Amino acid sequence: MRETIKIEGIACEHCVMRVGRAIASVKGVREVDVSLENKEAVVDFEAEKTNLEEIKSAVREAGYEPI
Ligand SMILES: [Cu+2]
Repeated sequence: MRETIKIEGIACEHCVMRVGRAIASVKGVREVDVSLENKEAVVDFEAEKTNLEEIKSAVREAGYEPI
């Protein structure tokens, strides 16, 4: 399943790295691509193993705000 999550607070490449790492650490996430330009993350994940809420909560824990 592929979803796009808009994220507030991504300001530089460092943020992109932190958000990407946080999302990649969620079990069931296959692929993540964070865009500094669009302030969003495109996440490919296995729907049987995780869900959007879990992914968003990992983003929050890293200090960013999914919208
Ligand atoms: Cu930053």
